[in-house]
Amino acid sequence: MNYLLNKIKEYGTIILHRHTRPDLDAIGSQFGLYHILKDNFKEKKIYKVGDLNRFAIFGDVDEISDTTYENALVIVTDVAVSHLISDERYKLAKEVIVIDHHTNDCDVTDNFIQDTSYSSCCEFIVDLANQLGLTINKEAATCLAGGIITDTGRFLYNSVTANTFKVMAFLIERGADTQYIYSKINVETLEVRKMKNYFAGQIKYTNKNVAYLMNDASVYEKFNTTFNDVSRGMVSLMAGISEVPIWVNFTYDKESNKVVCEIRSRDIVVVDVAKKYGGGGHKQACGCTVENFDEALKVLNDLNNLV
Ligand SMILES: [Mn+2]
Repeated sequence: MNYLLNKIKEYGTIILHRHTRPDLDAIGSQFGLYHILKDNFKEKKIYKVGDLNRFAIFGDVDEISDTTYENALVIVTDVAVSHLISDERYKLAKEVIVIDHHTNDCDVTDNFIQDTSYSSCCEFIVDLANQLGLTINKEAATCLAGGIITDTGRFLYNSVTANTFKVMAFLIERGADTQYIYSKINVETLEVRKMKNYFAGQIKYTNKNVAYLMNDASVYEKFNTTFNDVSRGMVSLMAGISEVPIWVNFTYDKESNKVVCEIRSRDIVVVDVAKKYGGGGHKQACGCTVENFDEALKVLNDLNNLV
């Protein structure tokens, strides 16, 4: 803790990075730390950089030149793997510190502050700030609450601990605007809702109630969408049906001209089927890529046999 505080005190310029294609924990930890440092060290120059997407709900990143990195400290949050860090100019900094809650080893720096017991990087940052005696204002509290709410799946995942609620209570006392966060994350576009309605109507079931979607090239003509928004975005439409123990989303990918299988299950271990076809992942959430829809039917048959 002393080390971290001394490093923060030592540098006049601190630049904050996080992972690419950010989720709200990446954005929340970066912007939350930004407001903490801004508020507690008014004489320092603090910047935040990286790619933006629909989770960038707390404002813009900063445009900075390469020379800003000379004699600067970089703090990376929510990622410890170098190729996943957004804006590789972090390499130009004089020193780098990584703060993360994932289980990955760090290949960025030896200055690695890791605790995998935390539900989210944002929860971790709150405890660190409190231990360092740094104040957390309303803006910081709102950003940090955003990461906790989303990385815990709205407090549903088993990563939630008593500490998660203690930290959340603290942030609400500090004025965290949870209504603002919910107003951003609980809405989707009309186009996405129409897509979900369409795909929900396309779900089919095997004789053992494996639910599946076969999304061929025509879905890209029907909707202004991306491979990822279909493959990852539509798989959960099949979740939560009591009779369905396994569900799988087969999606044609134009870039590779192959079919990507996103496999999910409630209890049954399905990762071995993914591995059989060269894929992998978690026991009950995994994937693989096959040459065409004929091969996809083989994956489906294997999953059906598993049930
Ligand atoms: Mn996270």
